[in-house]
Amino acid sequence: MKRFAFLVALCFALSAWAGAQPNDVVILNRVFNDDSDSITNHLKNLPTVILSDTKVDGDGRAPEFANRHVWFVSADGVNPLQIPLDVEWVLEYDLTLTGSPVSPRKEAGGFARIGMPWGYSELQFMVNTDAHEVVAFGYPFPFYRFSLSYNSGDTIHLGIRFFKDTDGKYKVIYMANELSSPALALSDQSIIVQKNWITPGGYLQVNIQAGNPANGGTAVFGNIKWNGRLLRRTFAISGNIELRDFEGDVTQVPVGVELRQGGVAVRTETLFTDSSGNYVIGDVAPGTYDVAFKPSHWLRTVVPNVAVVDADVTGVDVSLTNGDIDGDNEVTLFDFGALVAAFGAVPGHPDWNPNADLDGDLDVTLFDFGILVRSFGALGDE
Ligand SMILES: [Ca+2]
Ligand SMILES: [Ca+2]
Ligand SMILES: [Ca+2]
Ligand SMILES: [Ca+2]
Repeated sequence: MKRFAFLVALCFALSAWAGAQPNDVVILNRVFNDDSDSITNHLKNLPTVILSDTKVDGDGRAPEFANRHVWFVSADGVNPLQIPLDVEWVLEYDLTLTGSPVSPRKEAGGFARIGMPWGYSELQFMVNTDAHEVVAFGYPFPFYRFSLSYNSGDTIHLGIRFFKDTDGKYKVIYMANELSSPALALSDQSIIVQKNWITPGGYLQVNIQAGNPANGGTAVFGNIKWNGRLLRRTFAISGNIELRDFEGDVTQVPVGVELRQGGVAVRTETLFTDSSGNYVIGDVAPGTYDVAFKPSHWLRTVVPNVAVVDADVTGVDVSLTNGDIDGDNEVTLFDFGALVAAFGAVPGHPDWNPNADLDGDLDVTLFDFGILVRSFGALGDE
């Protein structure tokens, strides 16, 4: 039992990493650029990334091996995100690689850079169009080959899980469709911890075919998921909540918040404001929301049609009616009854009901009664 509790605590510590979380990617064009006059056509439309390169027939200058393009997870869309090695993560997507023609080689798949004392090393977890492989390699990552045959145009689900195992070693599990590799340790663990970062993503490589301007390849990475969640740029909704007729500490008032789409709550949480009533709802995916606010003994207010497009939304302010002691979103005789039952009580008294202390002065008095009378008969938003 103790061990279990310890593991739970450990998992919580890992998931509670305070650093920036990936919610975007950055594309690095021409990491290999042996054909500088090819035509690239990359697209970022999360959770999809498309890397494409055509007219890969060489540029007449050595070397004439290949072009390679990479994307990495990012928190700002500009910089690849360096993730500390102790943070567990899973990156997965549905990959469709098309080569025209299938030979010479077109390859694509998972990619990662890991910090090394001399810079970095790289993982390739590739499918290819000519040898039909599904294979992972690249020092210090473990080699693994799946018993799968890949053909140009196939869609394959690929994933990489990176974690620190209970034996203290950093390991990966490669996933391809329904198959998974064993947990495989990286080599030279004492070296990789010196820089302590890894940046995962994906890549496309198109080998040059001299004399064939039609030579090219396209890799579609669809449904990119980070820790099981579709990777999308997210934004914050913020504003001010005025808790009317209240002189207590607003930072201690739990505010139930719902983000609704089409009348359905897609996200429910409890937040607390700062001492001025300001709040922030972070990590909101683009979309149009009705935002519902229901603090303990105030009536619900819904702000309709808050559109999150491509930037943080500010100024979603509400002013809420006080008096709903029993929390049923109306101010009625039941609230009056609850106030009477708590009348004269202070914290610690058996009759004390914090929701009957409408004005927050830690006493249930005629002042609370006055608030209830002013709000009497009011209904909150649905
Ligand atoms: Ca060249
Ligand atoms: Ca060319
Ligand atoms: Ca009520
Ligand atoms: Ca009071």
